[in-house]
Amino acid sequence: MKGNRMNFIVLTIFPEMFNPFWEHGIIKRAIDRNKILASAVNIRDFAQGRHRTTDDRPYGGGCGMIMKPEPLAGAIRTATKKAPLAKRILLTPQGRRFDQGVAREFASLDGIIFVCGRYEGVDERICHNLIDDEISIGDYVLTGGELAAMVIIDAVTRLIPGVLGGKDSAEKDSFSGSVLKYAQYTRPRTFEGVDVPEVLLSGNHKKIEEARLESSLIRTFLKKQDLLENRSLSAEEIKILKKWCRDIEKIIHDQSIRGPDALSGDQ
Ligand code: 21W
Repeated sequence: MKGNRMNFIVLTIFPEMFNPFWEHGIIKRAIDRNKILASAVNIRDFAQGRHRTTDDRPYGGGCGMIMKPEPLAGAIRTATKKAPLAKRILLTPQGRRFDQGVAREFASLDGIIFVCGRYEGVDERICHNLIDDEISIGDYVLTGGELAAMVIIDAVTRLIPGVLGGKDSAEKDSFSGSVLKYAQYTRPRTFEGVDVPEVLLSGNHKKIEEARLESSLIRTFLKKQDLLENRSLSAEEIKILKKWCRDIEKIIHDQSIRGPDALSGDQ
């Protein structure tokens, strides 16, 4: 077996949420091919007493409940014994923002232990010794960390070597090259009156590559201009952008020699 399989351990009070996630698509394939090891552990299994409570009222008052530290500490310590080299990540709205760069960083880890908060959050003392990093997946309010764990596992798994086939390689994706994917088409040739662009049927691979690069650039320019601004452009990309400049300048030039009336709306 090539490399070491990445170990994902999720600590949660809702482990059943992960069953359908492990059982579909590329995640399932990665598990079946021993590229990743994945498990969800119930924090409640580490709770004491007849009711096995995992939450309690906040000191100082206020609304909502806080996750008790003892069950969390027990769950984290047990997971750390199973995966001693794993990074322990608390999922919290206050964390560092997850993005494709963080996904790449995590893809080279030995394992990740995710701590999913519920209620109003976890007791602060959990963070001191038992947490290595705090992550948020974006500025919106979820009801807990479980979906965030799935988002991160999904994005990281597909970056692990051998998980994606050569056909859907991770290198060619949006963001990794900082331009968006070109417009894509499959059969039929005409769908609801709209044809597939002629060039894609031509069999001319050089022309197809050029058309796809132009499509990528125009989509990036229209939808995510900031990606284009922060990119070092290739000679070919500059050639395409300069062609747009000339095309646009020609339109403006042709308008202006027709006189100001031409600009006032009447064709
Ligand atoms: C959401 C817990 C909000 C606590 C002021 C006072 C994990 C998450 C979560 C949650 C609060 C992530 C409030 C993006 C997320 C998560 C549950 C604070 C409101 N404001 N990434 N009280 N968004 N969310 N309570 O919500 O655990 S990663």
